[in-house]
Amino acid sequence: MKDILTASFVTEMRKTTANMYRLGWDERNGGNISYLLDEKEVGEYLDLTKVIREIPTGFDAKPLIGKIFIVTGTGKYFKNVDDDPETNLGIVRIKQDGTTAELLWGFKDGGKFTSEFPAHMMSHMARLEADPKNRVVMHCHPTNLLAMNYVHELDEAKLTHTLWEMCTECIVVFPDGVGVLPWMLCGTNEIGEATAKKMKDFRVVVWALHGVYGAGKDMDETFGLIETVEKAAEIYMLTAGLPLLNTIKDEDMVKLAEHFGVKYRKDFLHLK
Ligand code: 2HA
Ligand code: ZN
Repeated sequence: MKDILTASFVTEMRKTTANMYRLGWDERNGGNISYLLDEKEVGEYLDLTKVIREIPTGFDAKPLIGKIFIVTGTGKYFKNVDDDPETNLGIVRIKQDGTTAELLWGFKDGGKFTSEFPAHMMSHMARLEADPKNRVVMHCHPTNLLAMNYVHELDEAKLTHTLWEMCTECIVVFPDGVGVLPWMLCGTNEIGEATAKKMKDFRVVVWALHGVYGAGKDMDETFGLIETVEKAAEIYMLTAGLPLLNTIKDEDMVKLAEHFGVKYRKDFLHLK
């Protein structure tokens, strides 16, 4: 059996959490990541018949039965993952009942998965239906996007349009736009269900006055998605309140979307 600390999925989790911490998106225990793994690959590192303990999830995840995820732990700090992955991360498999997680590795101090596990698993279910290649769900508190929540209307079409205007590549990176949930209590099945519902149409979902969820087929793509949204929000915050002399026109956004062949939310543009 190979040493799990040499597995690329563990390295990716360590690097990504450290990166996000340094960008200021994950203060204290803020943020969480879940990453759907390939069973065969995990089997090179772990005996998949050995369950360390079972953890009830409190919700039904039948479509994910048998699927294995590496996930950040509840109350754990992104800044500490790299130094001690086995305490701050865990590898869990959804049991046959659909409502229990079988711990296969990690959470060494007796811990468990993120409090946002419902939102993560429900989002995986929704995204896998939309795109069978989806693997990663990521939540964090990016500074500028959060700041923007206080000064910009939280309407999906208006927020998406403003973000698209802030960097030329935005409409290409998130052509499906940005979904928005109103402020809701986090860590509940309700916010999980609401997030998953949005995830049917959007790969980026803003939790008003809290943070953002992103989903994608790998770590780079998902990180890059949130990074691009946050960059656009940063440009917005740097320019908000200043006289606006120039902007990217809707016709130019259409040219971009067509040139790069992406299916975009036409209804979020004001086309004649
Ligand atoms: O896990 O970010 O939304 C900490 C959070 C909760
Ligand atoms: Zn959060």
